[in-house]
Amino acid sequence: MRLNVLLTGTSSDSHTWNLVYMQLLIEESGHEVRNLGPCVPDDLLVRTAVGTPTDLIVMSTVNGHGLTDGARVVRLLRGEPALRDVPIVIGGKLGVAGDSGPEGVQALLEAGFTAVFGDDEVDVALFGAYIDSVAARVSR
Ligand code: B12
Repeated sequence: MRLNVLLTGTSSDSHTWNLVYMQLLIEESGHEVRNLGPCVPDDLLVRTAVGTPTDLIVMSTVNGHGLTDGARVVRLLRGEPALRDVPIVIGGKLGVAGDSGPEGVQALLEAGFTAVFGDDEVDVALFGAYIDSVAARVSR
């Protein structure tokens, strides 16, 4: 199934090439990507996710504030009834020291993310397998 993927940076994060990279990666897997770009205000992300067909939300962040920005906005997204069951993932350099550590991953999962990825090649490969598994589950 061809997924409608909403790709976004976090509100504080101005890095751009991570988003370009992720867009190309997801498109090469055969899916449609709407890329909101960097520094996306929380309310814009929530409005877009609610107002457009979205099978998967992918957050990419590398500035080190992914733990706080991600946890805050995923709670807002999960507060929308239309988004309760939509897979929402986050990945990149999630903490100020790059890695977020197991406690950081746990905190993001508890806040509402379906999956959390780091920034190395293994995580990118795991993300590829994850997106295939979402595509296999979605039916329209
Ligand atoms: C270019 C750059 C900038 C540019 C960005 C310009 C632009 N328009 O994009 C500028 C100068 C603006 C900038 C600013 C800052 N930066 Co900067 N920046 C970089 C730099 C040198 C390269 C980033 C890049 O383009 N990489 C290329 C892309 C393709 O790779 P990537 O971003 O790493 O993404 C990969 C992975 O992270 C992963 N990934 C990313 N997202 C996701 C999502 C999923 C789901 C998955 C599976 C994987 C994944 O896959 C990608 C491909 O491998 C890096 C250092 C470095 N060499 O990585 C620092 C770096 C990211 N910056 C850093 C910092 C701290 C900042 C500032 C806070 C500095 C400051 N004090 O002002 C600000 C933040 C500004 C803000 N509001 O966000 C730190 C982040 C530290 C951390 N998280 O541990 C880094 C790592 C430098 C460092 N070593 O300290 N930066």
